[in-house]
Amino acid sequence: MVLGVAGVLVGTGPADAQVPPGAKVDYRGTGVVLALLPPPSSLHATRPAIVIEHEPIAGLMDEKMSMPFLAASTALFQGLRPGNRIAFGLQDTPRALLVVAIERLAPAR
Ligand SMILES: [Cu+2]
Repeated sequence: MVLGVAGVLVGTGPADAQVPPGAKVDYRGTGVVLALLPPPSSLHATRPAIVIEHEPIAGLMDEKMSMPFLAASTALFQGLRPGNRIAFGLQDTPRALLVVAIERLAPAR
């Protein structure tokens, strides 16, 4: 019984499963998806991008804002739609802040 419940909980947490092996998360944030942009898009020719209205991100950005990020993979977009609340993990790479994990959250009420 306990094992069964644990299995269900793990199954509902896609963010962990979608972090590429060895990928480190430097920052964690929450926000609302404004746009999902698989490549090619107006933001990037070859890489997936996501526009997030994000809450302040500890150690990175003090203010709530809407901004685009590159994403590690379009697989992170599975099951997501604009308007969804998410928690996300960012990796600080030399060229960009890269979204490496996304977990869908319950809608704000
Ligand atoms: Cu920002």
